[in-house]
Amino acid sequence: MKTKITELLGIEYPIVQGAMAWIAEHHLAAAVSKAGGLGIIAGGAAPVDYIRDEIRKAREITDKPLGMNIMLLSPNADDLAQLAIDEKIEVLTTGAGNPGKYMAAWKNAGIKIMPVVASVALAKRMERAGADAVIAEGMEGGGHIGELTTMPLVPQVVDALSIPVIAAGGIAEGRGMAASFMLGAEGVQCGTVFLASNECCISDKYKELVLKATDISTVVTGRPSGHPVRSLKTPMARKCLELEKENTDASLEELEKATAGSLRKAVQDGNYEEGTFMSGQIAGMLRELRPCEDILKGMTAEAEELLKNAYKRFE
Ligand code: TUI
Repeated sequence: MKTKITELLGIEYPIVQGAMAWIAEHHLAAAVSKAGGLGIIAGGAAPVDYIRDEIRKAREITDKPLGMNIMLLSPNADDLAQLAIDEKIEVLTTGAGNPGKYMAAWKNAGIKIMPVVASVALAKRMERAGADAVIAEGMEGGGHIGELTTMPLVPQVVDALSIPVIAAGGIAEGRGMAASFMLGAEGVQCGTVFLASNECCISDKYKELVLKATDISTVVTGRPSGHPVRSLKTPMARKCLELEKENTDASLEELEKATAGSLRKAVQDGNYEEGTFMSGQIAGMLRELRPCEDILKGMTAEAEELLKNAYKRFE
């Protein structure tokens, strides 16, 4: 399937693997890139040396294009931004903010830039600042989210920009991918579906919870702090909601203490009680672990088939 995104990135399938802090490391990113999508190493708030290592390990597995993500709330975003240049990363995505101050340096280094946006206003600013594409992410997605859902966000961003748009948030199969193309997107970004991949190195508990999830298994916490996060409804998420409801200085302080490092507890330790298991709403559709290659091939084939034969439904 050829789109402006496969052309821009030099990849086979118009599917970008979403950056997920602590989760999207070299095994996952390299597997996705090797199979013909765009694998992304998540910078998160990890130390620069750790991310440099992850990039180099991924490069040992594949010489296909590789992406990295800068999470703009991270205290070491400046250092990770420079690391991407030093390590000659082909594509950068950004999340949770406006990457404007880095864009000139990244463009000078020849890096393709695809900021995640959650509004038309930021999308327009990114185009003016020289972005190669934007990723319009709806709040169906996991982790840090904006306010709009994918269905209204994507077409409004498509209409406002001339550069290609990648749809994200709630996409894990061919139907969502076909729908994204009908909204005007040229590619999709998927995170949650790769939690249920063989190559994703998260705790068994995390995978088990994703596979057991139903349509109503996720919840959004963190709204009062201005950083809403979608995750599975586990004891930690319930505790966050309670403390937010209390909304006192003491409860918010306890909240901050409880959530610090909680994603890592989910990813690495499978700590059900204290972990934050970030996930999108589409987890409810995932029932089995699959290799990344099957995910990419299956989604694309299903989307192609749906788009090719759509007219038959209305004859
Ligand atoms: O960044 C993500 N997803 C993430 S980051 C993360 S780590 C984290 N942990 C706790 C609190 C916060 C972050 C986990 N998941 N996705 C990309 C994304 N970016 N989604 C939405 C946005 C976004 C939202 C508002 C981007 C820009 C924005 O506005 C910025 C502005 O200045 O207008």
